[in-house]
Amino acid sequence: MNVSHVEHIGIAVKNLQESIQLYEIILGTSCYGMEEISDQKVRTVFFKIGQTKIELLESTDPEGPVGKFIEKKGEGVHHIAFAVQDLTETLKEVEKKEIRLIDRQPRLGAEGLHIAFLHPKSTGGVLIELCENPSIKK
Ligand code: CMX
Repeated sequence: MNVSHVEHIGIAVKNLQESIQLYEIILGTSCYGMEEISDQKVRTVFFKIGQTKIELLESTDPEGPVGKFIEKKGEGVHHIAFAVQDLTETLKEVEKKEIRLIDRQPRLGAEGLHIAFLHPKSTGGVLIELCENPSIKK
């Protein structure tokens, strides 16, 4: 699949402001880039830790994916995002290996990345996001 690094780890939180304060203490750095992604029904912020980021996700709708996750499992790690160079090609490869895709085509995610999710039922219970940074040349 040619993953270059862990792009970010997504953490589902009930209250973004409270969690920002907590993670600023834990990580010793400030968050940036608060964004609402309306089609995903979430509000997000990031913390940069070297090449990787921590993404806090607060649901804007109890029926959205993060709202349903928190209702079922409570707050905690929600997904792991892997950076790949060519997302369209990677999705074709993954599909051939009979791993279930949530997104068959890349779509726009936070920070302008092209993203797609793999279904946790076919990845050992872990929601995996694949991302491509369109500003990095292939
Ligand atoms: N990690 C692991 N398992 C998860 C999960 C997660 N993040 N989210 C849901 N599941 C599991 C549920 O526990 C449930 O398992 P059981 O059947 O064993 O109880 C199963 O998946 C189905 O869950 P559901 O609550 O009935 O929800 P849906 O089937 O409607 O949706 C999923 C599940 C994964 C397809 C949906 O959450 C999704 O499309 N997620 C990808 C998009 C997303 O999460 N976006 C938010 C953040 C985006 C961003 O970072 O920009």
